Amino acid sequence: MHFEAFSSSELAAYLKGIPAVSARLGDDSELQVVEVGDGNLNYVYFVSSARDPQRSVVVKQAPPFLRLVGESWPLPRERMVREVAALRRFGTLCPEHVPRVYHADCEKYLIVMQRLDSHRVLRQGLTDGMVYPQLADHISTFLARTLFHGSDLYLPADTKKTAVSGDINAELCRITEDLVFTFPFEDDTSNVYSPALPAAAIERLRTHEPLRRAAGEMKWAFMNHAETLVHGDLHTGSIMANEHETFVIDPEFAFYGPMGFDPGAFIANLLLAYYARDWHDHMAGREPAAYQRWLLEQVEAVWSGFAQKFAQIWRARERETGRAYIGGPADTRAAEAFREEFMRRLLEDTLGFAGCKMIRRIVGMAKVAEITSIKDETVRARVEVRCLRLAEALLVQRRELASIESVTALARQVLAHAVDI
Ligand code: SR1
Ligand code: MG
Repeated sequence: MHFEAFSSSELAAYLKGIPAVSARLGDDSELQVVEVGDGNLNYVYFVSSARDPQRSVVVKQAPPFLRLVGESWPLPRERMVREVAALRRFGTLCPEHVPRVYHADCEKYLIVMQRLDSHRVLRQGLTDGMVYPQLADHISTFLARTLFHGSDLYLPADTKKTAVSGDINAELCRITEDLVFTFPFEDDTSNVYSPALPAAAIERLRTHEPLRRAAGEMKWAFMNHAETLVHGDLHTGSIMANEHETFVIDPEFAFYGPMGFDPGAFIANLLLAYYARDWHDHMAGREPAAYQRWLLEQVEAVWSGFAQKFAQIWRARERETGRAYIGGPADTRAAEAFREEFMRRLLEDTLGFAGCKMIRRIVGMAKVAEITSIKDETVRARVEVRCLRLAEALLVQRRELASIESVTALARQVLAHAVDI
């Protein structure tokens, strides 16, 4: 199917025809349109009033293909319908951390939403060494509220089952199944290896049995554990933040999946940033230790905050209904023991998913800028080997890693251990 992206004048004319958007931009003003999309899938435009640039919106449109590759990789435009539904659902549960939707067009597969003009994509901010004092608190709140309220811990069983069947997102799940859980572990033509990455590190992904078995278990969980509505792609490029506010964007991969997938993605990306730090601070003439410490503090704070808030919402719900999920009255020792074991398993899953997410960003086709921007090939390969070492440990040891502090201790050990390249 042939697709022509909007020209500036076409998009301006289209938006002027939508009263809710036109009123927001100022009815009589000329509009300025800039295409700013740097993601892998869609076109994204900033549109503002020429007279009053404060009046602005973001427009996101899904072409019928994967933008990163082009028309040779077709992708259903209905993904935008998924994204709109997820933005609305997450926005209801967590309005302070989700951009507002002003207009959605299910024929043109586009969405008009709140422009976050004093916020930056978190990945860029982390690469520049910015500190976000509220980040862990905000993301842990987002995770706790969204993951809890989509699950059987909150929804009536029939509502949850209807939601599961209504939120099938087969094509985008397929991308994750392939690019995160399958291709990195075989000799797939889409894999991209950086020039100095040792052959042994690549070979290990294809042959080391404990690692491959663990990755297979995570793939099974991703494909079969329809626990809650997950964002599905919660890396640091799907978050916009400033010192005071944090917004989660881009939920086009949303589907009913395992709860650990979102915290795993977020933690994985903090850990990728952690290992890339040496280079970026070296380039900026700074010592990396303080920012590395801050990054690991965020790993700990986001998990602890999430676990605490999730359990708190859960207890409150059981008290409110007077009934525990496992049956019987709320506040029993058995209900608390079930909760504890639930959270332990959730950490285990989170770590397994984090491991897979780290590996795919090293050897898969879609990489992360904090690592690809490392110009020195040897330094980049050392960073990549450390990411792979930690990822393997997270996957293989996920059942033994009983606390988030043991995870950050492991991350520090991997950093301290020499990489012989
Ligand atoms: C082929 S699309 C590559 C990646 O971009 C998205 O952000 C998802 O992470 C997807 O896997
Ligand atoms: Mg995205």
